[in-house]
Amino acid sequence: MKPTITAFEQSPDRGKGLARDMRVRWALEEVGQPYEVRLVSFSALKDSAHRALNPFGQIPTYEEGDLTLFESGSIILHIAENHAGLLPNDANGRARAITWMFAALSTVEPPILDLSTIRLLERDKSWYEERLPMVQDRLRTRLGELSAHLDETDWLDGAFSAGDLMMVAVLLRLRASGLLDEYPNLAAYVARGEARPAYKRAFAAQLAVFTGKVV
Ligand code: GTB
Repeated sequence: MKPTITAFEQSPDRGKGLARDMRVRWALEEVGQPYEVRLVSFSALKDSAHRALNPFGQIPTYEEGDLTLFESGSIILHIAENHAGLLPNDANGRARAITWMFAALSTVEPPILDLSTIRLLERDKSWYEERLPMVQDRLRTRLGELSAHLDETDWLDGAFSAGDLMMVAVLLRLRASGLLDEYPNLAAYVARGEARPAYKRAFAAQLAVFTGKVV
């Protein structure tokens, strides 16, 4: 059965692939699972029909038969556990790949979101200039730690996994800030993710929503 995911009808990034449906599309492409997309307007996100899928009124959601999921991490874990290609076969390797998914979402993404929030929403605050360097430095600490772990390897723990998919998706949000380029091995890691055929198909599909180009 083809799952259906939700995505923005009008994304603020106009197809740069930064909204979180992109990571779900990428996971589905990696495992070769075709999917449908239902586009949702900002106002419809807050309707009771959408809140029945996601109580927080957000995208992405995932529907497959009588299963409904929200939270990109949970959706990608579900995809990875039910198809070959995103988790290693051995139990310890799987557990480590899942650990990297959590690390991406709960250790690396929060300081990246802090930077986005201050830049987008708090620029007019009296404390902006004082707080910005603190937020950037906290993020640099995390990026430095991740960079040291990755070192000269291609992926976080052996072969590409759902942990890398999530980490690359999280790091992509940083590109516009220029901070990623301070860590050449992280910039190369993100580029490696973007070069995967499955990433390219997912990116083209989300972009087509905004350009009207059929993929
Ligand atoms: N923890 C949830 C998950 O991982 O699924 C977070 C989901 C989430 O933040 N969804 C956002 C949303 O629906 C879209 S992805 N927001 C609408 C709302 O809350 O009312 C965040 C996002 C949006 C837009 C850009 N952009 O344009 O650059 C980047 C990221």
